[in-house]
Amino acid sequence: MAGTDIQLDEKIKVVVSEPKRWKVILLNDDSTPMDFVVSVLIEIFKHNPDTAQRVMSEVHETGSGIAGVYSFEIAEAKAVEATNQARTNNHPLQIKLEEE
Ligand code: TYC
Repeated sequence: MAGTDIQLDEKIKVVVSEPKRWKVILLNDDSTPMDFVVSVLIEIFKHNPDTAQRVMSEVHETGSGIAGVYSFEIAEAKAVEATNQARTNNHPLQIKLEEE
């Protein structure tokens, strides 16, 4: 179409960086039931039963483990949902977010 050409200013450099990703980390404690952690990993973090069991065991044995890695907004929403579910059931489950 005539008259629609755009003049590009070659001095302008566009720098696009990848959005940051955030790890949702589960922390171990002495009383949150293993089955509850496994069901949170399946329902909220979309693990299958095998990987949910593996992550739960890693947290239990080492003190922490990664439930998933997401954009900040998704990571925060999942951490809040999991914490709410834990508190509703009177479990002390602790969750933290860490930049990848
Ligand atoms: N240590 C807990 C128990 O023995 C199980 C547990 C696993 C708790 C993972 C929290 O994030 C957690 N019942």
